[in-house]
Amino acid sequence: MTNDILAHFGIKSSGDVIARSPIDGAELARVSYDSAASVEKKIAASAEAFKAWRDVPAPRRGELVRLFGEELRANKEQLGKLVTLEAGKIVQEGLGEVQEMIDICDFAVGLSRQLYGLTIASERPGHRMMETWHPAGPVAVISAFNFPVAVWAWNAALAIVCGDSVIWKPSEKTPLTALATQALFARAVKKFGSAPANLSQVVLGLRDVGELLAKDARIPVVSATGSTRMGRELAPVVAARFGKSILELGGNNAMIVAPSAKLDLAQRAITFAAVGTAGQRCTTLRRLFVHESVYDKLVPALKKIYAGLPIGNPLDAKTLVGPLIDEAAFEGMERALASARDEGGKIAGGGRALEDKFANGYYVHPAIVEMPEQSKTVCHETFAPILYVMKYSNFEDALAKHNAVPQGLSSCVFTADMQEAERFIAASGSDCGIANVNIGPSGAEIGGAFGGEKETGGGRESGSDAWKAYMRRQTATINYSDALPLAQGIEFAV
Ligand code: UN1
Repeated sequence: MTNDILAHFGIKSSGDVIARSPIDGAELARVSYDSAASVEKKIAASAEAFKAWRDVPAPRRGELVRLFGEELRANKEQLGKLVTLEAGKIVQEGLGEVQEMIDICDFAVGLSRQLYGLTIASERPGHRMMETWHPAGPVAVISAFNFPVAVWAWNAALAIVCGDSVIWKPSEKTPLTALATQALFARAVKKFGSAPANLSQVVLGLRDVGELLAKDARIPVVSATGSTRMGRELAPVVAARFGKSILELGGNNAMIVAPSAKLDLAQRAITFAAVGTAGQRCTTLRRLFVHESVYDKLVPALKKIYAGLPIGNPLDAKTLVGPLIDEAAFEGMERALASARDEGGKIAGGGRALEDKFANGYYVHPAIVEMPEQSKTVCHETFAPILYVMKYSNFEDALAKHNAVPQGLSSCVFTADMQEAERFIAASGSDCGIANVNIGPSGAEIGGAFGGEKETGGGRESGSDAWKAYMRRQTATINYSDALPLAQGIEFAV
């Protein structure tokens, strides 16, 4: 099946780097990494492409994204399957990821006719002042393994309609889905007919390749998704040359379950958000604050659901929990569970699953860990299906604890009490970029701006006015009078 899918996208296995599947550790194909010289060539080519693309009218640029969206629709199944093979997501989530790309394309096509600026009242007579948004330049997109194609699409679909060129460095764990996506983009370019060469390019490699992009002053915008550690290293490099970063880093997302919560809905939302994608979304539910009046009902019910979770090959339609990305992710989970135990945590689940069947696939039993308090381990993001559960008696205390972690991506409350719901999304409520009521923290729609505060990095991608980050703002003032009045009423008699 793998070979058929790779052939479908015209990907030839060649090179000295092995791309493996987390399903069983088997080789999927070989690729080669870019050298410093080839990265340099691609950056130069991107700068050239930008010069031509920025002058193409935005609605016409939108037409290219529309064609790309059509390619995605026509190839949804194959690309979704490749996501499953390469990232280990279950089939439903692989398809969902491609749907997210289609959705952002549709959004970007509409946006291509709405890249609007302002006309601002001028204090000078006979003057008109306006704000115009211009294309920014080549945009680098550094993406993570867990959403190997959708997060690139959030950035690229906007960047392309905004008049930018794109250079994509995918995670070294998921080069094939990037190459497949790039092949679909190339098909759209062919149908479009008149796009400049190298409008969208892929660079493959490790951290050094990312560094070359971060350092290069020809790239005004670097959008990076990954760990807080990565963002902490990358952002100063981009800032040192006055580039702009769009950062989407770690999350440590929580839910508060209040006494009035509809527990059946909460249980389903918790399970999807905590074990979906095997706990490897940046929006995964990691902390659960449960009111003492419902704790003894909810927590045993969750444990029961967890005990029956279908863990297995993500290609199997019945599977809900696929593998972790690799052995290092499994070890990270083990370490976190060991420290949580040391801090007084009571663990249900955890440990490796299906070892006999998949010696080189790292499947785990998702874990529920009842914690006496929000300890150091709970405040740390471990990219694995661990749900830390804490009991609360007072809503304000739960809210304070909710916000008392370094990350600020997504959050939610389950309640039927309007005061609690409003309190949660008010200025002094959740401090996250995403705040939901009676919805889990993951699975956001593309129409809203996506991202978060604090160690999550502050960037916003996808919907709303996130497009502005891919453009430069220009204030332009025109004098159509016969005089030369100065702003601030200054007299300067020459
Ligand atoms: C991520 O994990 O990096 O809201 C992105 C969600 C998805 C995107 C997650 N739409 O869970």
